[in-house]
Amino acid sequence: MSHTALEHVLRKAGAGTLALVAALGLGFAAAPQALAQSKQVIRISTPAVPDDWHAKMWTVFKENLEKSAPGEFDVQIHLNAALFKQGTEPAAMARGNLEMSAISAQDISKLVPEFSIFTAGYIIRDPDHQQKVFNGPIGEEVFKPVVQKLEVTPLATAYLGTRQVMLREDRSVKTPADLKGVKLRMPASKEWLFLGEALGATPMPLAYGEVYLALQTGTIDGQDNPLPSVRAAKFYEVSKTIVLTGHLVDAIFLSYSTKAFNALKPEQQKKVRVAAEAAARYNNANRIKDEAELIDFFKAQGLKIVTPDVAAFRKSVQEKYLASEMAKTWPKGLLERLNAVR
Ligand code: KDO
Repeated sequence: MSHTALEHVLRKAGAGTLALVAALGLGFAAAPQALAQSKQVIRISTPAVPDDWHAKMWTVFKENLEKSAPGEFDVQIHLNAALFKQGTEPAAMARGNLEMSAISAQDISKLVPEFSIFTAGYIIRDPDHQQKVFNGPIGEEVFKPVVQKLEVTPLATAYLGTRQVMLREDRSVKTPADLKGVKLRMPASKEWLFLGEALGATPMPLAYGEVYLALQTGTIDGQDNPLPSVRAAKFYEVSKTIVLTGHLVDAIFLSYSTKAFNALKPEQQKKVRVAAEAAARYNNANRIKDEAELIDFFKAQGLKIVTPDVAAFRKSVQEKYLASEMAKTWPKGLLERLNAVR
């Protein structure tokens, strides 16, 4: 009987049998524990809420790996930022306290400033452009310093969605000037706050998990997120207006602690990468489908959908980024190369 089959029989028989076998001094009684110990633990932490696609994608990752490498990995998924606070995942991965997460361009920019080009509004055109950029030669190039400086290895790029502005009051917004004085919640980092400012609003840093209550109580006037996340986190219950600014075609990068990844066998690395790619594909397809359908859902919920002057937003946001300190770190010619990706 194989070890795995033996483990199964013993587990089915219950703990009593295990104790009895151990008491009888049968050597193989230790086998199940030894097997369990040899599994590679993959701890995953994400702020995503359970109903969101980039939370569900981790189950796809787990199932894919269970099929390609049965019994080799113990994938532990922690949602709602239950294990690590939003934005602290890369440091936890570098320290070896976490194996995987899906990190943002803003997270990466903290140690790799030139990556901030991907935090800028109106640069990536759509999900297709995003996938071509990160899965092509540009991706290969820009991920290199991430592996070295952040000590995390990006494995796949997931489309988080196109970010839109949402307000708790009924309000008409046509241009950035109409967002003047609006307390717009942004995730807590300077790259995110800059985006809020570039949109014309007054950015307020706040963790994702606190947004619902802040909208409900009026601590903030609005927030920005892709529509599928707005549905999953139910922000629409405490908002009245959606302004379709489409200001950031957002990505998150399924990444592995470099140290932990390098400790895997090459064939395991390959399987982990394939599983991450399958998870990203699942997320991307569902999100794109959702984005096409959700406007009607939000209308049915009684929300006002505003189509602003997107050209005015684009012009103003792009000017602010190009004049920023961030733009000075962008590799020469990268913007042009990004624009040329079709
Ligand atoms: C958010 O806090 O608004 C954000 O959308 C930022 C993303 O980078 C990502 O962290 C995301 O939240 C979470 O995964 C929750 O959906």
